[in-house]
Formats: sequence, C-alpha cells, structure tokens
Amino acid sequence: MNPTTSAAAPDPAREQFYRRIDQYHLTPLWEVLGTLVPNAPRPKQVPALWRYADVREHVMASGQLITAEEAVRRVLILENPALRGQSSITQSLYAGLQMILPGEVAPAHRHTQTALRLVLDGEGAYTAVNGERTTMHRGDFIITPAWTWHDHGNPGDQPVVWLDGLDIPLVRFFDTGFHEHGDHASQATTRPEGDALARYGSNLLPVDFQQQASDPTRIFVYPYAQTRAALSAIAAGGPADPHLGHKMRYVNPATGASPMPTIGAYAQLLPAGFKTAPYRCTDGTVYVCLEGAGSAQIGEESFHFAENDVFVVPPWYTLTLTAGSETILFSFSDRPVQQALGMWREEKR
Ligand code: GTQ
Repeated sequence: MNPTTSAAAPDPAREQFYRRIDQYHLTPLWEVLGTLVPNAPRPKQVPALWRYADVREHVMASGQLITAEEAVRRVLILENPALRGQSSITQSLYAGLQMILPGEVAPAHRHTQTALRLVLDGEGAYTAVNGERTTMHRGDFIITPAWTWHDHGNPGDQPVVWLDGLDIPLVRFFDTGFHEHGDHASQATTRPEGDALARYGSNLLPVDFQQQASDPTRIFVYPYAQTRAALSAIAAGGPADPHLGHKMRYVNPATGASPMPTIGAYAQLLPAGFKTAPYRCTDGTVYVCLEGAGSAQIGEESFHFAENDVFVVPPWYTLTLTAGSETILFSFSDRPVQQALGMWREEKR
C-alpha cells in the first residue's frame, strides 16, 4: 500500500542529497510517490452549487458594462471554489454563463476547444455552426465541435442566457490551443435552419454517408422538446434505475458515440419523490436542473437545487439525489476521455 504522505522521516543526509541534486533539476520519487500514485482519487476540486436566483442579476448587470462585440463572449465563469483563478469547474472542464442582449452578435471564430451550450433563460437568440443557424430554446443542447466556425446572435427582444461547457482546461493541459477570427462577425449561412437535424438526426442518414473518425457529428442541436418527450415516454414505460433514475446519454446518431470526443452529456428524469441510491464515478460532473427541484448530497455536503441551478460533483464523491417534484437534470463530464483511456470507474452501493 502506498503511504499517503512523505515516505520517510526527515534525515539530514537525505536532505543534503536532495539539495545536491536539485541544481540538476532532479528530485526523489520516494518523497512524492503516495501523492503521484494514490490508492484512490484525491481531487482538489470541491462540491459547489450556483443558484441561478443569486447569479442572474449579475449576469444581467454585465450587459451594462460591456458589449458582446467588445467582450467577444460576455461570460461569467463558474469557478470551482478550490480552483479559483484557473477558469475551471472541474480539473478538466470549464463552465460559464453567457448572455447576449437583443441586437447583439458574438462574432464568428473557431478554436480547438470543444463547446456545448445549454439554453437557460430567454428566447430568440441563435447559434450558427459551420454555416447553419439554430434558434435557441430553453433546454436545447447545442454543440460546437473543435475547429467549427461559430457565432451567436440575438435578433429577438429579450436577453438570452445559456450555460457554456468547454474542455478549456483539457486543451490547456495538452497545450494545443489554436484560435482564428472569422472574416465577418456573422458567418454566412449556407443551409436552412433544421437541415442537419433532418439529414442526420431523424433516424436517417444520407445514403452515401460515411462518418470519418476525425469528423465531428453533423447534428449540432439536440432540441429539448425531443429529449423531454423521450424522457417522459421512458419514465412511463418502466421502473427507474435505483442509482440513476431514468438517465440517458446524448449520442452522435451516426455512431452511437458521444457527440463530442472530450465531453459526454446526459439527460436524466427523476420521478417526484425519487431518491437515488449512493453512486460514485471517476468523472467530475456538472449538473444543471432544467425542471423541478430537489437536493443533492455530494460527499459530506448537501445542496438544494431549483431550476437553472448548476452544481458540480467532483470525481469519486458519492452522490445521492432526491427529487421533490419530477426533476429533469442535464449533466456533462469528461467521461468519454476516461473511457477511451481505459480509466473510468463507477461504484453503485
Ligand atoms: O462561445 O465560443 O464560454 O470561445 C468561452 C470561450 C464561450 C464561445 C465561452 C468561447 C466561447
């Protein structure tokens, strides 16, 4: 078994040796082995909840301070309290609340970071991805895969707020960040709205279509109306899983794999009064309450959540969810990465 702290008691000869090798940028493994190779995950990140009722006014106030054009993206970042200054909600993922006012455009760009949007508040904005727009409705799950052109705009008459989830810390870890500005603030549309969903998201594929492994999924919006209808039918059709309720994963319908290679996304219905059995997994997960209200016991901490609240469950923390009314939770994590690398684990108790 690995000790959890330093391997040995202080020893003058050893300390002297460490100082001697230090100038060669060498350091002894045995002093840090237990930390480097822990018996189980020991995340620095902590459980946390952002109450939409608390943060909404600040998101709206940001609209009086800076334009979307000047900000490029007007976002308040949700920082894990134990990772302040790192723009991270978990060790690998970023989350933020983006707001766009009527008449504004968040200009076109592309980057190696992958992004998802979950629409929370307001109607009438759109996101454009590689030549196609999608009008944002509450609960819609929209993705901008790595290196796809995207811009956001709001031709409507109310502010629109959504949650951004990106793999920014993961890309930073690999030092593989690239970014380009578009030539125009709003990219030219080359296909009518709904085209990708009709071609790739209707239990059909173009007859000669073959998905290349490196290709992002062609559909980039998962309308909430569809997700909601599916969850209702599933819940009506059979019993809930004791640990997960009725939990589904979003997929690229052409492959069955996660829509994005670095971020997995999930939608979950908990019947009114349902309490999940204790569960933990190695992917730190960001949850958003889309409907209903309830409580989340995360390790030793307990949080009450309501609509549009965001909470984070660190890796290997035991989670128990209790739904007050019927509750719909959206969530995302780096699970596809962990699974691709063969290191994902879960434990059901
Ligand atoms: O919408 O492209 O929250 O590039 C952070 C970086 C959103 C975006 C963020 C981004 C975007």
